[in-house]
Amino acid sequence: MTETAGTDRAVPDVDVVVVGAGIAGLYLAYRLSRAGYRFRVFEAADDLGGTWYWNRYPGARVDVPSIDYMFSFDPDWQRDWQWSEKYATQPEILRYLNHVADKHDLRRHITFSTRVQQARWDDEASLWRVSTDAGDDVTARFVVMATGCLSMPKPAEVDGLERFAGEVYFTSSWPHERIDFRDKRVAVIGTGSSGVQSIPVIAQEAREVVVFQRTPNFSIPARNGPLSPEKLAQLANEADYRAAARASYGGIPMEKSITLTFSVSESERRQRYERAWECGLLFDSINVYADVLSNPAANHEFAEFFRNKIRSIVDDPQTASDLCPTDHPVATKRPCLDTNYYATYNLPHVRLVNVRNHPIRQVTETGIETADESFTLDAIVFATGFDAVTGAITAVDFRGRNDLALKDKWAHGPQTYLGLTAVGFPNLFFITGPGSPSVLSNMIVSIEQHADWLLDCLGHLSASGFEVIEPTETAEAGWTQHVNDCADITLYPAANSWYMGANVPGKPRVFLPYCAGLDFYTASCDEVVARDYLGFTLSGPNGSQCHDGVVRRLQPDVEMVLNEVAALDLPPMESMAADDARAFNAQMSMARPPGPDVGEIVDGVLPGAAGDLAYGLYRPSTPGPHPIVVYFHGGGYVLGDAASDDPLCRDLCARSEAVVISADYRHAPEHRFPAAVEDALAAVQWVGDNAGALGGSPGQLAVCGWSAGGGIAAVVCRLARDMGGPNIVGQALLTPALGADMTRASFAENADGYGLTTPLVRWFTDHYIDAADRSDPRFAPLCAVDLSGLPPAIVVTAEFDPLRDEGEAYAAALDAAGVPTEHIRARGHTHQSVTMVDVVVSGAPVRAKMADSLRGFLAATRTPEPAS
Ligand code: N01
Repeated sequence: MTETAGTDRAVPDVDVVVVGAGIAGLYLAYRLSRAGYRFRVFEAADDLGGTWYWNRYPGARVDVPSIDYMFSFDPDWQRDWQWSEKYATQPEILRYLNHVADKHDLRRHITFSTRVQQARWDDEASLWRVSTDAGDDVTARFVVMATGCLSMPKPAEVDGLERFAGEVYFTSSWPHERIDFRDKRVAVIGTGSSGVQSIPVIAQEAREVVVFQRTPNFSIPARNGPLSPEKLAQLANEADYRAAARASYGGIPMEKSITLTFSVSESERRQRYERAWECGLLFDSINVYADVLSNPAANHEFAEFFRNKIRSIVDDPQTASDLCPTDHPVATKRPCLDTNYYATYNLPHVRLVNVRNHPIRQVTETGIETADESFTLDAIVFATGFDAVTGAITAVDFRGRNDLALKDKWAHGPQTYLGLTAVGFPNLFFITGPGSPSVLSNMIVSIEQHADWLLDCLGHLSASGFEVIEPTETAEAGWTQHVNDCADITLYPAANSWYMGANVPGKPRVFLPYCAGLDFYTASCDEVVARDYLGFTLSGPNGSQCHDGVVRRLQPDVEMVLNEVAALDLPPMESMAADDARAFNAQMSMARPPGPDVGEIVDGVLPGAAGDLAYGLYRPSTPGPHPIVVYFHGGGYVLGDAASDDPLCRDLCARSEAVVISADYRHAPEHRFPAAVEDALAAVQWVGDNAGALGGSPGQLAVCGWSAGGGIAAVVCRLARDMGGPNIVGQALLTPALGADMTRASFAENADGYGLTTPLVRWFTDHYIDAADRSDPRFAPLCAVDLSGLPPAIVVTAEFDPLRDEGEAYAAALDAAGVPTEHIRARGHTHQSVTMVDVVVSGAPVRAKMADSLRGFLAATRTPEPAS
């Protein structure tokens, strides 16, 4: 390290230290060298290639098509590189990486056989002090971890291995010379991708193969072969093809399915599943239907299709049964691509041992002993996987600000901003780190996206006179939350997978990659830059800047729905006549999923305040009588009817185990205030009087409503209290409209962009009620003098709703009046999103909570069974 002439500022030895010379390290070397940075790349192996250097086991191949698994920065591949097969072998991929390194003269930047052991942040000098096992001490302004996601092998977790007199191999660090298994008895432990690929190849040679399986995996045939003419044709315009990959969900050009499984017939589904089995493409196979990774029933059907395939291939029923995965939803562990994997078990010299039923006791001098059998072996192959995603990063002893150890910071799971950076570790970047799409995407496309973002960032820092960048606590916490929110709306957390850290004893159970897609992710990275490095502090000798904030605040599925609706470019409802708005609303409703099954749905009419009104009755499938919930639909007093909130009513019925009666009321502008409230009160009175005939238990009556219906439900409770009946025992108000007081902050904060807009609230209100009447407590319950003695309440507000603040004010007022009140603010939700059953999965826990509260209100009134 030197000092700049005339100043006492330290000049680091290099601008950047890169750790790792696999695909990411090579691309960084290319970009950094072209941009004129001073940098060094350290690589533990004695040659380049990363994953493709180490994993030389028999049968090792890539599991995305080779054409997609190549750098896009070099447009010359058609001229100087052709893959020989759809899925290239490990040696061919390694040759490709060497070709890239030689062509662009990258090798000279790499120091081989050198492992970075420690990196300490020097706050005074604003640089990293990096040390290696070869004795290097290098100072660098920036450190970039290009260490890969699957590069820290798990140790063998069996007793007695040191006693074994035969050969021992790990797929993750396979010898360079050819291993001859001829005439040998070989055990393979592990049936992930490495095991599934290597077992058939080893079985072609070995005298005997015993596979020790802890968890069976889903695997589809790779159907490898020459490159298809269709695929080559797609590449006629390569620049467009690569751009489409970058803009795609998974880093391979592909249209993401938006069809829900059960929206199509069984025979259509079967054909689609067959195509998934036949296509030999991993990402396409999982993309059958939009809800495979979120709807358990959809996943179960797809999984059963795969299990039937296994049963149809494997001759021995017990072996077939052992090979069928049943403990995790399909694709929640990385599925494998195989060549003859299942058929290999039909060979007489191949045997499967299910170690769940026959645990390995120990390795002996001559082989492996299970609880009930001894296996004599010449070789043992461990295909037992990796300490994935975080393992190689925390293997370096990183010390950030105030000597904070990265390992300690991540002791309960990784926290990052964008998967790229972490608080307390300035100028440290992770390529495909935890919280980025990484292993759920085509790695090479993600690597390029990350490295490109990083190079832009470095350029921006130097152009702006900054030399240090670090995320803020707010931004990091927001991103970590977002990563978890994305996982929580999927089935991924249901599996004991390496995605969840579950394969490594003691590792915290946290979903490690970002699962909302590379496209969605890239949009976040780009937005951060567009908002002048939102969530980062940039600093240097001349000062600092910080635009603090959270880049993704909406629930991911809410944001996707909003994006899809925005793409339709629909006219605003407030520009329509009321009848057109109703027709439009009805048309939109037709596209929604139906909601869960209930025991029975009956339509009827009840006497309203000025004539008959329609109702829909939803009965649970359990034997009655049931408590009753009278439900009032949303629609701003202008739209909707007894059936308009059908999926929500089904959901409410199924979750609360109550009869739900969705009662219509007259609408504005034909029937203005107080027509809706009068009808609602009449409906509750009629239901109370006829509870027994409706199959309900008399006395167990609650009300519920969404939006305008929520406001109506609140008003009805007060009117019933004042009239001395009917006796309402609970109220559930979902994003209620309670007076449209537009001076509240939420009307300005959420005026536009979240479905319900402030202009639309105004339009609804004007249709319903004169300005002079708006402080009438039958419209604005907050204006009521006395709220005491009202039924216990649950009030759900949504973070991004113009009506949020009045809902929260009402919850507070109820509470202050002594009414037992629970308030939930649905984080990341909008006015409508919680109601979107089977579309917005993140709304389900909120509806579950609301239903639980209703059950509680209703149960409190049940007459206890007489003691026996
Ligand atoms: O590792 P894995 P992998 N006793 O963790 C079992 C990529 N990859 O190297 O599931 C007994 O998937 C373990 O059982 P369980 C790809 O992303 C890609 O195969 O933990 N068994 C599991 O069966 C892949 O997902 C390609 O219960 C033990 C197996 O070992 C990722 O790398 C090729 C055990 C490990 O499977 C990792 O794949 C290869 C124990 N103590 C890899 N510990 C392609 O491109 C672990 N197991 C095609």
